[in-house]
Amino acid sequence: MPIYQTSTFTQEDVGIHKGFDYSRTANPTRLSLERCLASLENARHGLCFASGMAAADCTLKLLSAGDHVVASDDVYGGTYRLFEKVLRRYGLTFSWVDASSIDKVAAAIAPNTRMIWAETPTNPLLKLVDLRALAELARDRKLLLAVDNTFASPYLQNPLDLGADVVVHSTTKYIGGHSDVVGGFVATNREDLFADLKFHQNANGAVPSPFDSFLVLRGVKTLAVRMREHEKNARRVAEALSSHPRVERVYYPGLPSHPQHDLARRQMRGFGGMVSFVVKGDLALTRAVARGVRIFSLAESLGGVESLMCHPAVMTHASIPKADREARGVTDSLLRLSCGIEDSDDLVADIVGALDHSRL
Ligand code: P1T
Repeated sequence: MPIYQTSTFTQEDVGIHKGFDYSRTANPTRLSLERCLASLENARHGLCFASGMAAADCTLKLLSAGDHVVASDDVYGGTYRLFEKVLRRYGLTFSWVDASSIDKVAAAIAPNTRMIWAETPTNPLLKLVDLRALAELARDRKLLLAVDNTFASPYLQNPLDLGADVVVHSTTKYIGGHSDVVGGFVATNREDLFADLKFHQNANGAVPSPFDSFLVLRGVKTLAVRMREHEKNARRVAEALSSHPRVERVYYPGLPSHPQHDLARRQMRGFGGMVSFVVKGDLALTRAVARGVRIFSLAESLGGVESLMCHPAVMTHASIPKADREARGVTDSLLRLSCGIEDSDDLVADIVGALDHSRL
C-alpha cells in the first residue's frame, strides 16, 4: 500500500468525491491498515488512531455524562489517568476491581453502569480476565464489554470471538513491533457501535498520519514470527528468574505456577513476551538491578524487537496514587520486562548477571 501523503482529495463535482474527501475522515493508507487489523481481530470494522490512548478515549466516547464503568484494577497507568483525571471531569465515574474475579465485577455493577473495561493480560502484573465469563455477565446485564488486547496482540487472543463488543490496541506495541511509531486501534462487529466510533474518530481527529499507518502496516507483516520469538525468550527468562535467589516472585502466564495458567491455555494461543518480577529487596536494590542490565534497555513501552526493562512504580504507573498502586501489587520492588527477539541465552545471561552482581 503506498503512502497517500495528502490532506485532501480533488472532487469530481460539488459534493461528489471519488471515495475520499479529507484525510481526517478517511485516508487510503489508513483504511488499508484499518482493514488489515480488523481482519486480524476477526472484526467487521476497525478504526485507527494516533495513539493507544486516543483509541481508548474514543471508546469511552460511546458513553455519556452520568454513566459508570467497571474497570479492571491492573491497567496501564495512562489508562487510569485518562479515566480518573480526564473523563471523570466530564461526568463519567469508574470502579476499579480485580477483574480476575467475575464476582467482584458483578458486585461493582450499579444501575448506571454502561461498560466493563478489561485488560488481559494486565499491565504490569500479567493477571488474566476470563473473557467468556465476563462477556456472559456483560450480556446478562446489558453492558458493553471493551477489552484492551495490547499485551496479547491479535496473534495470541481475539476478544471479539470470546464475546467482547469492542477490542482496543496500542499499535505502538506488538502490532507495530519496532518502537518507531505510536498508534492505536479499535475494532467491533456491531454496526451501531462502529457508526458512533467512526463519528467520534472524525469529530475528535486523533488519527494517525499516512506515514505512521504505513509503518504499522509494515510492522504487522512480521507479527506472527516476532510473537513466537518474544514468547520463546519470555519463557526462558521467566524460568531463569523463578529459580534465582534474589527474586521473590515471577509473574508470567506461561509458568505452571501462575494462578491462571489454565485459563491462559484456554483463552490464549500462547503466553506472550511480557514478564514481571519482584526483587527481594527495596527500591535501592531494585534500581541497582535495573542499572545492571546491558541488553535490556531501561525504557517505557513494550512489544518491540529490542528487550526493554521498566520500573512501573516510577515509570509507567507513576500516575496511580502510591497507596492504590501498592495495594494492587505495583510495589517499588517490581520490574517489568518486555522480552525482545534477541538470542535467548544472551537475555538470560543479562538478567541473571544483573541480579547476581547488583550492589547497593
Ligand atoms: O502509548 P499508547 O500508544 O498511547 O498506548 C497506551 C496503552 C494502552 N494500553 C496498554 C495496555 C498499554 O500498555 C499502553 C501503553 N503502555 C506503555 C507505554 C507502557 O510502557 O506500559
